[in-house]
Amino acid sequence: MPQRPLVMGIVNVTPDSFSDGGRFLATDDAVAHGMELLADGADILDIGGESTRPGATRPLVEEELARVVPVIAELSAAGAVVSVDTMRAEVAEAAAAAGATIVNDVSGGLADPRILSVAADTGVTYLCMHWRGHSDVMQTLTSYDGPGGVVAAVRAELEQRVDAARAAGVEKLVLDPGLGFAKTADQNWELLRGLDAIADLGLPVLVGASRKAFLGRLLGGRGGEPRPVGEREHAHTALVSLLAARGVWGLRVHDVRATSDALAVVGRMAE
Ligand code: PMM
Repeated sequence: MPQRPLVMGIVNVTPDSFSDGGRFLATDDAVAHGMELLADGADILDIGGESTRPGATRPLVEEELARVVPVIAELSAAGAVVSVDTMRAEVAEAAAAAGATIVNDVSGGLADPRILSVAADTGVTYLCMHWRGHSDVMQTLTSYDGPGGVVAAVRAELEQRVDAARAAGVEKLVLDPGLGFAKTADQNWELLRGLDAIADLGLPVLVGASRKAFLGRLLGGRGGEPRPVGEREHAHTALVSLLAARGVWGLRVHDVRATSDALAVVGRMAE
């Protein structure tokens, strides 16, 4: 049995994230939420100040900095392993100075290429996600027509980003297939089934499926309406168990307690 996946708890300091937007916008609320996730068993806290839901508009860099830096500083000072969810070099730099040791860049260095040298210079772990474009256009970028379909394309495009990151001097890398980012629901399932092709690149893999629309679609009602965001956790927990058995390195989740419970079961069964 592989080592159990690390649990990355999500702290969205945004007014508009799809599942928890606006709930933790004040620094104190975000810090308190982070502390709760730690108590529930989170190994890493992922602090983000930009919503990436489809169609979201981008905050100013000053806004993003003001949202995340104080939260990162407080949670790092409390002993948490902190990741910053940002596509911006300037935010990654400030976050590392405030104590973040992981930069979670959903754009894989495409949105702001200088983020790769920031990751190299600060020595953080660089979490490199598959991405094709910003939230306003990503749903128009779901063509994966080459041989091997979405799995082969995501693997090849991630490999290019790994090369770019290594060329910039990044040493510690983690890959993420980017579920929901320029992918249809069916493509997300194909990617999950084909995850070994991504793992074959020889780097740790993290998956972020928590509360996403493809789970809502799976569980949708007869009229085709998706299951609401707050009612997708059981399906996500089942998925987490399957991914744990397949040896993923990390899981990015909202409900840390449910995920930790699932991992306890998977671990006990593997003894
Ligand atoms: N998904 C979201 C945001 N950041 N980061 C990584 N590495 N992987 C993901 O799948 C991912 C991410 C969107 O979800 P949220 O709005 O609930 O944070």
